[in-house]
Amino acid sequence: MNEGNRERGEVPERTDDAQKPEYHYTPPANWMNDPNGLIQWKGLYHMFYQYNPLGAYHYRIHWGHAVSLDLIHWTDLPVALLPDEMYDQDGCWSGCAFDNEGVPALMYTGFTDGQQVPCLATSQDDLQTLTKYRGNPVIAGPPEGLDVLGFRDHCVWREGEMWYQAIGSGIRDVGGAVLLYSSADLKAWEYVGPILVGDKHQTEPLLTGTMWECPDLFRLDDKHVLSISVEHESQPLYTAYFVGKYANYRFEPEGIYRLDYGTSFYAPQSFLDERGRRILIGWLREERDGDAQREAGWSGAMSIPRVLEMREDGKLGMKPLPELESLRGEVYEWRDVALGDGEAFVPDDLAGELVELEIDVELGDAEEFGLYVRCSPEREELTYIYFRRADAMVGIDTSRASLSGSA
Ligand code: DQQ
Repeated sequence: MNEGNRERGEVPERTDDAQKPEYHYTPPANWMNDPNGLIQWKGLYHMFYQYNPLGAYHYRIHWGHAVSLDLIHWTDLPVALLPDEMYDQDGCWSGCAFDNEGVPALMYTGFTDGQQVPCLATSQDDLQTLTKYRGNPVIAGPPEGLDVLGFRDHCVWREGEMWYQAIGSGIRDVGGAVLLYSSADLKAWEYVGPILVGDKHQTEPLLTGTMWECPDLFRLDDKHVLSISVEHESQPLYTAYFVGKYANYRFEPEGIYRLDYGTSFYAPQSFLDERGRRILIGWLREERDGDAQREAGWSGAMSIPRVLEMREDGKLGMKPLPELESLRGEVYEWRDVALGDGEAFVPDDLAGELVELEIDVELGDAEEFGLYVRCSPEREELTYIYFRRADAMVGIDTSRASLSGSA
């Protein structure tokens, strides 16, 4: 075991800040980005995450760690991976966890001097501590002859006797790419080829950018899904997913869609839990400016866990994890509320910051129906959730959500 792992710190202390979400997971303090190594191990859900223990900014990333029995209530554990080796001294970047015949194993990206290399770690104590493999990195660098813009983030699975891993990449002047490797023992890897290569000039139905981060390949019913987080010219944009067929080491897309229409959702990872549910969690990146984040002392939240399903129209269906219902408290109910044009209904008794709303609306001939939430007493701050008939879509307008100017 290396020095850094032996000297791992205490459980980080939680900052107390009124602006911190209550039921979305947030870092105890300081910076958090992508979820990593999502796995249910012997009943317990583990979530690792990209973490900077020094402050609320992205720098020399460690792996934070939290555990939960229901994916809703989390207990913070000590930092699990530190950037303390030559090959990862500038950061332990994103990766995944998997079961190697009863031993938990993890693949992550060691980042040093701009180089990105795949690294292996294992746990002998049911994920309480992680040990980096002595022979790291397990792949010395990108495939020879391929001019790549990135070589990071891992999705590992087993097929028969072999292990496979998909790595996020981008081929210069071509587009995003997911590169496939195979191995018999997780230590010696051979390059198989690209699973899929994008076209950076493609804009319809959406831009797929110059580099694909955090690839996640999985089967859902009789389809395969490949999700990627699209980076374009070094700007992380959004997460997209392809639905199609993965066979003979290639992915044949039938369609590509955005996974989430918000501007914050990025770098999700999915896993199969012990009940066979495919659950996805993403990083909700901040829209506050950098100074506001540093001042608050924390940055980033995780999305609510979503249960995925393949819909009949070939797109992903996503439902909030049913365990969220355990957070429900008092129930308020109103029925048969009729609203004329421009009229509003203000439920007097209902106030609070943590409210679940279930609303059935008959639009009649209305063009739009909406709801103000998180309103300040004088309504200088409010968030508008609406349905517009013309777009046939639910939207959320956060332009007046905060007076701080960095909502
Ligand atoms: N975040 C990690 C990378 C990944 C990016 C670095 C996506 O491994 O590509 O913190 O947000």
